[in-house]
Amino acid sequence: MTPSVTVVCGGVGAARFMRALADVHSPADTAAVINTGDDTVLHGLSISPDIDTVIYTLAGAIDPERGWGLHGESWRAMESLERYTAVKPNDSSAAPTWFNLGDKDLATHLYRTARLAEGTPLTLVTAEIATAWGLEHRLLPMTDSKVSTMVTLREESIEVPFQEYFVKRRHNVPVEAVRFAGADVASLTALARLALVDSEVVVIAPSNPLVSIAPIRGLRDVDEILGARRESVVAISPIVGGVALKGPADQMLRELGHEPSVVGVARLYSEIAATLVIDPVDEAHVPAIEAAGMRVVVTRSVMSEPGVGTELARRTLAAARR
Ligand code: FO1
Repeated sequence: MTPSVTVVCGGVGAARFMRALADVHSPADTAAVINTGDDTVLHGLSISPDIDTVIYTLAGAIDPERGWGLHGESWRAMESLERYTAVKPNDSSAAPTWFNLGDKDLATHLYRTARLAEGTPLTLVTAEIATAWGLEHRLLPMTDSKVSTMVTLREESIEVPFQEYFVKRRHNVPVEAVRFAGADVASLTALARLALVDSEVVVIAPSNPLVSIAPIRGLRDVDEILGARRESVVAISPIVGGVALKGPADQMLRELGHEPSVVGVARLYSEIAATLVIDPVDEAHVPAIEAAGMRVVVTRSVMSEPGVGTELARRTLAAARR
């Protein structure tokens, strides 16, 4: 049976919302369609950061400060790689140490890589990893094909894979353009499509609209599916008081010609969602959001504060069911 609530997910913000949602809605009746545009291959290992962030968060195993990777992690493998940086030829991409893979986290990438190499689709491998972490949610990669978020850097005039912008350059360089390589030939998985079409409620998580939600929207039919049912689609703004809750969403909105505010978010989502959830600090923007074509729910949305997530999840579901 299709779960009755589906959450469209990026990484940290989405994961925190999914965890709060479990307080008010059964995990077994909850699906997530998760961005894979950030996925990368390093050391020959297939790494799916947003999927792992959702899994580790729901399992209560995430490092709470970083928001990614495992709590109580050790870094012996990364430290040991430093030995080889001295002998590595300049033109070699072996032994990258700019992307930190913890010793325990490595086990997840080893398992995923081996199962993919056996010809298993990412959807099934993800379900296995989620089950291994004791989760009942239906956690669905957006696609089983390769889609890569590519970022054009204004100053260097080059295009790099997302993690080279986000981690290697610490997302503190200006962005000129973003595209989703492979999205035109990839498709939603059958299970992800069913979740988006058939669930009673769709929630667009408080993730970066331009690099976490946009790769999912870049797949064929996604905007049409959501647009056709927009009354029961609710988006939660990842921008509070003009600032991103985590990561570079505010900066990217500005650089790519959007307003870095809840109004800018409303303009990006009004075709596919009827309601936008915003924090009370943004209440003055309600008329402009309504003018952009969305209803507004005002409720506290900074989930790092105690008790906020549960009420946010409750109000979000209620808005979709009105
Ligand atoms: N983010 C960082 O800022 N630095 C890292 O070294 C890093 C390693 C990493 C390893 C596994 C993983 O699942 C996530 C990791 N992230 C790291 C987070 C990741 O780059 C971003 O949070 C997402 O791709 C953006 O949603």
